[in-house]
Amino acid sequence: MFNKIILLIFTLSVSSVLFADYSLDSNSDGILDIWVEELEDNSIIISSDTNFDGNVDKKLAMNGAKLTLYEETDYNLDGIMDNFYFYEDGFVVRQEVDSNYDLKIDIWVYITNDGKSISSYEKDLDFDGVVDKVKEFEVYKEDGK
Ligand SMILES: [Ca+2]
Ligand SMILES: [Ca+2]
Ligand SMILES: [Ca+2]
Ligand SMILES: [Ca+2]
Repeated sequence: MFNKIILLIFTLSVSSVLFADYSLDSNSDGILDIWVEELEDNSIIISSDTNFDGNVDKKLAMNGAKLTLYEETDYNLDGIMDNFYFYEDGFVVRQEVDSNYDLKIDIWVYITNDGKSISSYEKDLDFDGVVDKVKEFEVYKEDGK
């Protein structure tokens, strides 16, 4: 896919909402839908418009070794991010969800065993900002942590 990346550094064709070092029109409809931003520490941020409606609905940050650092998605495609994934050593360790799309996180999911097991979750069931339900799972921690 990235062999199709068109270098567009410092051109006005880059989206005004987003400065990007590279951008790409992945479905060839003439409208850019993937933007790649390179940071000074060699990490990159890839922003995508996966349903081609003009709004970025997925952002992925990777470090220079191509390990994922962070991800966020707009699950209901309303233009506002609502699912956030936090990574350590390339594996997701926590997911935060705004399930009722009021801009406040109401589900926290804690993940272990290299992204394979959910160790616990917390839910704010009435969306008042206070956690109402905590569920912990018996998980055999493979790495002994
Ligand atoms: Ca496109
Ligand atoms: Ca979109
Ligand atoms: Ca959303
Ligand atoms: Ca919420």
